[in-house]
Amino acid sequence: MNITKKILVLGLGGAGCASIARIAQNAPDGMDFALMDCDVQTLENCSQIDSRIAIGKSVTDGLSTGGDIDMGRRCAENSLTQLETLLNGVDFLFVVVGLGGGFGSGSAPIIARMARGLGAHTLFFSILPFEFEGSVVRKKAHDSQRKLRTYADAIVQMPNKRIQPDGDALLTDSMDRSAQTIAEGVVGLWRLLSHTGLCNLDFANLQTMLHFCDATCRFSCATAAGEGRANTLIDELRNHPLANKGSIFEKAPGLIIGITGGEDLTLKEAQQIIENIAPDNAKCWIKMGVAIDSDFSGQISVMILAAEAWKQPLVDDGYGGLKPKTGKAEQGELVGVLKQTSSKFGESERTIWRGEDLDIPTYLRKKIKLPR
Ligand SMILES: Nc1nc2c(ncn2[C@@H]2O[C@H](COP(=O)(O)OP(=O)(O)OP(=O)(O)O)[C@@H](O)[C@H]2O)c(=O)[nH]1
Ligand SMILES: [Mg+2]
Repeated sequence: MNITKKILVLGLGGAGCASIARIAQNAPDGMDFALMDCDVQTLENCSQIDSRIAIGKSVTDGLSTGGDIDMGRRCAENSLTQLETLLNGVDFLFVVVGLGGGFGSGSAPIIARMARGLGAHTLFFSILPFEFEGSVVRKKAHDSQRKLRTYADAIVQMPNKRIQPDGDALLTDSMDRSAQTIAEGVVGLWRLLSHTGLCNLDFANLQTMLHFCDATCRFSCATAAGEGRANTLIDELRNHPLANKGSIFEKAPGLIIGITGGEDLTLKEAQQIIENIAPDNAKCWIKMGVAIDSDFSGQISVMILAAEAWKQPLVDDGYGGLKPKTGKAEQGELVGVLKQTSSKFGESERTIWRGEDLDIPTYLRKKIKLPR
């Protein structure tokens, strides 16, 4: 394992806590989890996670918000010190939250805002309500998601309708299955970041993806073993409930493809998977990672994170103005953006103060992502 940055996986509200409690049962050693809710009972039901944080006692007196988003927001706003203690020093925050209730929907945007202020990158896995929960709940989820978009780096939407099994599954099996789908995303990403591989996916790659993706991402994952496993895997990736038959890969302007296999993974298999999944599209920013893990002997597992939209980086036009970058080679290079930005007075000396180039706009120098 190669964990040089701190990754925290946080469950918010009833759905977030229940999902994380299920995910943690089979998670690799070294993953850091925390749960947060105003509902003490929810936290007590998840005793397998040590870090359980009850907030908003003065607002709900230890009960749930009963679907009141404003109460959820106040719970978070009244607990900024607790939030800061939790988020301080975190580099990547992965949050699992169900939108449509009160606590998770109200507190998620506040937490995203604080994490951003403390310099963390945030990826939200947001569970969206079933149709049958009604238009009021769906509207709450929609409104909360809009607020969340302002502060979160990226949101992976997980509509309950798609991540639950079809047919007459028992409710508990259904919840296990949805937690399993979420786990594949959260644990899969964590695993890729924490392995040194042949061609590993590092934090800078995820950082670039989170910086430039325009709020929403899709993901797909699959694991296959046995003869013809690469072909089986490609079919499963396309047929994943969140992959829209593979169209998310073809249209994506930014793509992270992470392959994990045992010592028996062949170059031909990796090549076959990438050639079938990555679009032959010069405009797509693609980063691939291949990790070898003895636990995956005989198997191949692939996780894909696909941006739905991409923000064009800004570059200096040479006349003191900033304009969108274009072209395949330049896309997605944050470092390039900073290097190419030059002073308005092209020939004059740059203004360097305490090692910082003040001719570069503050938001670029500090890598601040502007709110949408
Ligand atoms: N997949 C999954 N979805 C859930 C689960 N529990 C709730 N949901 C979904 O998540 C949405 C939000 O519900 P909760 O997370 O319980 O709400 P909360 O944030 O705790 O808010 P309040 O209880 O109203 O304070 C619901 O509308 C459901 O669609 C769960 O265990 N698994
Ligand atoms: Mg609740």
